[in-house]
Order: sequence, then C-alpha cells, then structure tokens
Amino acid sequence: APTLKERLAELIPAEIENVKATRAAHGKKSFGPVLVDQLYGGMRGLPALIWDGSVLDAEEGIRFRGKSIPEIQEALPKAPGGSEPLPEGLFWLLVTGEIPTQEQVNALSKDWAARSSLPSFVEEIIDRCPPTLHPMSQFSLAVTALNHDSAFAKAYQQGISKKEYWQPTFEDAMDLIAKLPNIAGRIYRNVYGGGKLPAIDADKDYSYNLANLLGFADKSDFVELMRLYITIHSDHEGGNVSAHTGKLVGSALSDPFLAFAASLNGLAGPLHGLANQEVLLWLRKMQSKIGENATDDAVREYVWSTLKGGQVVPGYGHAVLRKTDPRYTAQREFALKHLPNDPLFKLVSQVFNIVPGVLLEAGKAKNPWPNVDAHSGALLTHYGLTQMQFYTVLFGVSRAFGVAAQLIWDRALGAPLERPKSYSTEAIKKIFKDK
Ligand code: FCX
Repeated sequence: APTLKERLAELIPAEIENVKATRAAHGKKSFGPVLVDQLYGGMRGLPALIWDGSVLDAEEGIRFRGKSIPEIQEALPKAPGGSEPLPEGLFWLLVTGEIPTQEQVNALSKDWAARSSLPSFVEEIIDRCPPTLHPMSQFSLAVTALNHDSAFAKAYQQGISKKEYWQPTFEDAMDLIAKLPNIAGRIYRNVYGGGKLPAIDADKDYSYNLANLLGFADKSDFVELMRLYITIHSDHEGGNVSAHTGKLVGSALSDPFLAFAASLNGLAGPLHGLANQEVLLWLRKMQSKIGENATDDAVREYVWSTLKGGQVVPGYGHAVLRKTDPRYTAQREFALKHLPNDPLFKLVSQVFNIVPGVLLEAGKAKNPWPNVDAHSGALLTHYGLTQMQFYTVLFGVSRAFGVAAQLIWDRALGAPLERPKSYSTEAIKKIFKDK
C-alpha cells in the first residue's frame, strides 16, 4: 500500500488536469453579483476561494470530502478497542479524498511520532513565556519559531522549481502536525503545573499521545474524546478566519509554519476559536450569579442580561450555518453516551433549550442555534481539563489538519498570491454617483 506522500504524488497530475478542465469549462461564468454591502459586511457569502478538504452547507453543516460527520465516524479506521475515528484517517481523507486502510493510518501515527520532537530552542521559548501569557499566544510563538527548520523555506532559498513546491510543503505540513502535541503539552504543563512531560509513544496513535502529554491518558474515554475532538474541529471549509488566514499567508509562499501561526492568531479571537473558552467563562459566571440548578426562567433572564449588556452569547450563532452545528450534535451524543449525568452537561443542555428562543425573540442573530464551541468545554471539564484558557489550543491542534491539507494542494496546484481589490468609501460613492 502506498504512503500518503506516494498516493498524493499519484493524484496531483490528474487534479491539475481537473482544475484546468474546470476553468476551461466554467472560468468565464459569473458567480452572481457582488453587492456593495458585501464589501462592508465582512464579505459574507462572497464566492472567493477554492478549498478542497471540506464544504459547509448552511442547513446540513460540514462535509469532509463529501462525507458528513456521522459518515466519517462510520467509515474511518478506529484504534484497537476504540469507537471514534482516528484523526490520522481524517487527514488522509482531507488530503486524498479517499478512506485509508487501517495499515495506512497506523503508518501515519508512526510517522508523526517519529517527527514529533521540538528543537530545544523552541522548548526554551515556551519555557520562558510567563504563565500569564495566554496559551494561544505561546502556541503561536512556538509554531512561528518552527519556521527555523522549514523544508519549504530552505528549498526556496536553494531555488526549487515551482513544480516541486508541494514536496517540501508536504514535509513541513507533516512536521507541523506531528510537533503540535509536544507544544500543547509543554504549554499546558508549564502554565498549570502538571509535572514532567512524558515521551511520545511510537506505538500509540496521535490522540493517545496528545492526551498523555496533557496528563489524561489514564482516562480511556478522554483519549476517545480527543479522537473525536480533533476529527471534528479540523476543517470547516475555507472562508472562516483561521482557514482563510492560513491560505492567504501561504499564498505569499510563507512556509506552513508561518502560515499556520497566522491561522492561530485568528483562531485566538473570541468570535472564532476562543469562543470555547468564552462559553465556559459565561457558564461559570451564570452559575455564580444565579446558582447551580437554576430554573429555566433564571437562565432566560441571564441570557437576556448578556444581550442587554451589548455582549454576544458565546457558542451560539454562525456566519454560515443556519441550523444546529453537527459538530455540536456529535459532542452531545458523546456526552449522552459517556457522561449523561454530568452537571455541566445538563446545564449546556438546559442552555440549548433556552438560548435559541431568546435569540429569535431578540431578532438580530441570523442563526440562533449552537455551534461547536457551545459544547466542547463541558466535555473537557468532565475529565478534569478545567483550565478554559487552554481550550482554544486544542482547537488549534485540530485546525492544523485542515489548513495543512489545503496548503499542500495550494502549492501542488500553483495557487496564486491572493490579492483582492479594496475600495474606499469615497471611491464607492464616486462609482455609483449617478446609478
Ligand atoms: N449573541 C448575540 N448576538 C449575536 C449572536 C450571539 N450569539 N450571534 C449574532 N449576533 C448578532 C451579531 O453580533 C450582529 O449584531 P450587530 O448587527 O449589532 O452587529 C447580528 O446578530 C447579526 O449577526 P449575524 O449575521 O447573525 O452573525 P455574523 O455572521 O456577523 O457573526 C458569529 C457570526 C459566529 C461571529 C456570531 O454569531 C457570534 O458572535 N457568535 C458568538 C461567538 C461564537 O460563538 N463564535 C464561534 C463561532 C464558530 F463556531 C467558531 O468559529 O468557532
């Protein structure tokens, strides 16, 4: 059976032809009008990017290479004794569009374990961060510093041909993913004091190793949670802030470490990945205000007070989705199976019954339903990972899978520098003066 890189090398020529044929057939067709409102409105809905790993449907949610979350939970290889998909398989699917064999997935686990160590100066950078520096900032610093050993940056300096860009990009993408557990584990233990970091076990899968580095591998359900978590947070098409930022920065031929560090800085914003931290903070604040086991009326009152204070309800709403996020549903099902009586899960469920009605009544949010971030913190808390400032780091580990897969394809297909046109308000007024 071919390795991932061998399979990719087989697929690239046909995909180059596929893109050529698609552009020849449809390249000059209009994709609908651009409204001035879209320039002011964060480009919502503007068709502007190619992203092959996943496509998001407003009603149905994410599909990875055409497959829904329940479909990949069914189809992807599992760990011995496990029932959640291995993220190794999801990465293979994102890159190739194909479901790998168990053997191919095991080979990826081994390959990543072999690539997992950090240069000692990167360890020192993390160790020198004050524990008061947000874990996401530490994460971004460490990933940026990995650029020191970038195969792509080195090959570019040596004058590599455009046709070969994908090869060192692939190596960097693999190194990036492989090194993230060591970065995340080191930050976690430095900030929250969890003792010495264990070594990566080359006979175990990526999620086991991540859980072990964090200090939670003795809880087998937590390892299963990591497999599900990393699988479902990996990719959410190309327009979200972290994915688009990685693609944009990569388009300048910045290497995958620089590109993904930029993704992380976007993920660290409260309207994007940081929302998983914000949800837990919000729930805890609610509990301190209205007590645990509060009535529905008290919760409703609290939700209204959030809105009236000019704040958003974290974990609810979405720029594209118009239904409950299937990533939320997958986590809810995990909770129903593994921790149905957990008090925080019960609060998350109670909030789920109340917030959409309030947001609908308030009448502003286009989508009143929960997104992925409304649920993840309750699951992590159940297993003792209670430090909410760390939650977005786990989202970041996962998001590398989607961004890395697309960066490889962008370099394989010769994606150009991104450079959309901007206008000033004065220019817009002038253009439409007599229209
Ligand atoms: N609570 C209160 N108000 C909300 C809201 C919420 N959860 N969601 C949207 N709104 C408001 C907006 O703030 C906006 O108000 P404005 O007119 O005063 O500016 C109005 O409703 C229209 O916004 P809408 O078009 O529905 O949403 P956007 O596409 O602009 O923004 C996000 C989408 C996700 C940013 C928005 O719903 C939000 O702020 N949600 C809370 C934060 C969150 O959960 N983010 C995580 C999203 C995601 F899953 C991820 O990236 O991880």
